[in-house]
Amino acid sequence: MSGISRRKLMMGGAAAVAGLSGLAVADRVARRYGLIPPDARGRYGPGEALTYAAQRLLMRHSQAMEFSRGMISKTPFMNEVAPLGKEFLAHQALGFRDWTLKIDGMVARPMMLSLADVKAMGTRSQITEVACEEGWSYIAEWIGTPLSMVLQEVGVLPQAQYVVYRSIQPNWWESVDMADAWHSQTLLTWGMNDGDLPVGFGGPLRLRIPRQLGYKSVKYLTSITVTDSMKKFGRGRGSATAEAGYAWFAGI
Ligand SMILES: Nc1nc2c(c(=O)[nH]1)N[C@H]1C(S)=C(S)[C@@H](COP(=O)(O)O)O[C@H]1N2
Ligand SMILES: [Mo]
Repeated sequence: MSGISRRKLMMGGAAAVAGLSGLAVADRVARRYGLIPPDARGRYGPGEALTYAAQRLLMRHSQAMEFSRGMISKTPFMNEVAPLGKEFLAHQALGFRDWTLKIDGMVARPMMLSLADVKAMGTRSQITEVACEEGWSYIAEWIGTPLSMVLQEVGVLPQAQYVVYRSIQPNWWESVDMADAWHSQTLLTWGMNDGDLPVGFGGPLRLRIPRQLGYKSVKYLTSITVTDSMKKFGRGRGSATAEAGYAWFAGI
């Protein structure tokens, strides 16, 4: 009897030590490579650091799956958004003629771009999946301008670490590291399935990040800030979703 409980105790102790040293290793690896996610001190703490560091060390340049035209979902799932405010409705009434995207922060040439300006910087399309953490997904063709082309135009300064991006919906802001910001599939999206991007799917402008879960693909994009630290934004966790308890890095 006492033998069993002692054995249990020892095993429990060994597991605790293994867990602890696993976290210590994660912490060391993350620090060594400067791969500390902004929410490393959040709810899942060291687990977030390990996930992020492992992804970045092993898969930095990996591409999201692209599908054939025949795989495009017949009924893409339009996730409900909070009621769009007066400012948005005024833009919509004008056919988004005056919609602007502001780019500032650690860039050589801050800019205020119209949709036409964005489009003039280049066009790409991709057939990728939106996957929501709530368990559903769909495939669509997304047409837009790679964020990398816009970053090239504004001239990102060498100390840049993150790109923060915001919606006209004040509660929606996110950030990604420079690996995802420069990623060839990260798309300032203004078209979907051969038409304009519908409002329900984030039109007139949405940042599609197919290497991460759906919540990183912010709808109604209005501004982008390049920064060396996420400490200056919100409560420092990297995004509104991270501050609500979700993972900042939601790589898939
Ligand atoms: N501005 C804004 N962006 C948003 C959201 C939102 O409510 N507002 N929802 C997010 C979430 S949780 C998901 S899963 C996807 C849903 O995209 P969909 O409507 O194309 O399916 O958009 C993301 N982007
Ligand atoms: Mo979601």
